[in-house]
Amino acid sequence: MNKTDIVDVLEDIAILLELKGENPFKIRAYSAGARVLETMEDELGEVIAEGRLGSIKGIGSALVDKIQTLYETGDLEYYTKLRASVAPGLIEMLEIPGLGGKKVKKLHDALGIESMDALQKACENGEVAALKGFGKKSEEKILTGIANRAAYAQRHLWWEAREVAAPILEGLRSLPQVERAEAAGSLRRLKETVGDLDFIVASEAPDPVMDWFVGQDAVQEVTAHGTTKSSVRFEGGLQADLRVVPAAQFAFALHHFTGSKEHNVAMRQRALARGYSLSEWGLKPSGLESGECKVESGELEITSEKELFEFLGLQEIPPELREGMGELERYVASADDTEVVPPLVTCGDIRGVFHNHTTASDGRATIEEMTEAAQALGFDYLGLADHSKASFQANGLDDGRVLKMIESIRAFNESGESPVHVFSGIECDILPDGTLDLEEATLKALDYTVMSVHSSFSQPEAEMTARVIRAIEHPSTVMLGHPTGRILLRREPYKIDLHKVIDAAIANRVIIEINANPRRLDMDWRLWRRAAEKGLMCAINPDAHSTNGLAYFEAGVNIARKGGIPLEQILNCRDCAGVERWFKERK
Ligand code: DGT
Ligand code: CA
Ligand code: CA
Ligand code: ZN
Repeated sequence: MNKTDIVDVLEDIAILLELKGENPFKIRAYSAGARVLETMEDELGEVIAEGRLGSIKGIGSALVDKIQTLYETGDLEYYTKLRASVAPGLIEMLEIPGLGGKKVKKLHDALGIESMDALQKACENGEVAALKGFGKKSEEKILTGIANRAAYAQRHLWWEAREVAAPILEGLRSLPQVERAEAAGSLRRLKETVGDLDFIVASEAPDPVMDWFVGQDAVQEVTAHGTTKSSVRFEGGLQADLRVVPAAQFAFALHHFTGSKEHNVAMRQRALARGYSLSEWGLKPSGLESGECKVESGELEITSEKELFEFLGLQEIPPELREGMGELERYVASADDTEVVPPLVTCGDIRGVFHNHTTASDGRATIEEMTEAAQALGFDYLGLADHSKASFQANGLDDGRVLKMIESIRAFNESGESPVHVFSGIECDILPDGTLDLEEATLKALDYTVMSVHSSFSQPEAEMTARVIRAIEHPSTVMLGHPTGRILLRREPYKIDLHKVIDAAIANRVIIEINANPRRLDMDWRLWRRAAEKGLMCAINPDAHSTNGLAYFEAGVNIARKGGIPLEQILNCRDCAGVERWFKERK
């Protein structure tokens, strides 16, 4: 364990002792020890090796062993036991601004409070205000703290985080002191949700850059303001970190803070195996003491991630694949650089999208408006798939209305009103027993179908899996819609064995969609790589309920990239004739 982490443990111990009402001298020994360690200039490893820890003023005998154990093993039984002896609710309460160990203990002793919920109730009942040493003001502050904490704990949709990040990045790049600026972290890796934003800037004059960053209008709270790192919080709870580094360090910092942690671990191991230690600061020869390092130092100039990857014998790994899921092995550079991993899909490769709704069911736009928007996005075709009748709350279509809609789409295509070709589809409900909501003849009359579950979400896994597979095996099924029903940050996926579903889809030449609605994004990218290798076809389906919703296809492209799906296996990359052929061959 490194010094910073050990300092944190010592501080934790002090707080835990406070919570337990331990002797103040003992408490102070830990908090003072933490401060001494924090400000110590010597390398901790050296101090320990030379046995000097005990002679440092402020580090008492009780601490020497503990620091040493933490340094060597990363673990401390005393600390583990201490944590376990305190109710987790009490530790959680410490995260509320203004509540330290002493106050939490008092709340516990006087009112028996052991959880955040109980604390909130006690505040609402005025019990906290009545307590000596608290009062009305601090009661209100605690309540605000509880409310904020819930908001801050939340992750944020990638789509929304990107909206916050874009003007910040633009602002940073327009500052005269800024040489380079990039967004890093999960946003850059195109994760479906984002915890916080991370920006990396190259500049020789960090102060004005930091001042601009913490001074933005949208900033609600500045939680750190330094020369190397600043952190802010925006309304809605999203937080952002900015790190400013010298230009020579930029590629390393960008790579490090793009992550993921797991990817970084793999990269460090690869570097070590080649005699280098890699960090956010740079790359330096390692293992010198063992005398095994044969690489000269000082001749390294790495100014881009590409050069960093190349130095380690890798092709450039796109950020969205850096999840520690075998990407290094996949991107190993071949001896003569001839074997190149095929590029990932881009928005420009998308010729059209499927699964969109119109005013016929619960969409807000007409065929005319939807095709106009599709044209503006540069699409050649547009698939319309309104709901079927079982989705009555969405004004789903019965067989008669579907047949009429097919007619109106045919007339629209023949009218030549739009250069965008419309494919007639349906989002047909998969009924609880796995049968379909419309007559087979109706389904056959359509260009294509998307089968989706919209009811009985709580079926046991085996039943749900059998239900969906039954639908997949139906000869009229072309695509499976949002295969888990999840709503990110709001509703859990229903229980289903997707491995079996994937196998059934491949066996029946059924496409599984990437529902590109930023709140859904299933089938999940974690499953796509293997599924694509086995031959599964995908369609990027914005599930648009308005003209604006078509733009969601970009979020679907993100997931296809993260899943490493080859272009040939993405239906949207085919031209109109190619798509038509796919639909025909299915019949
Ligand atoms: P998030 O914010 O939860 O959506 O996910 P990230 O990946 O953006 O995580 P964040 O903001 O905590 O840190 C950004 C990157 O910095 C992370 O992906 C990898 C790197 N990083 C942060 N802390 C550590 C660490 O303790 N070890 C390693 N190896 N890398 C770290
Ligand atoms: Ca982050
Ligand atoms: Ca961060
Ligand atoms: Zn649906």
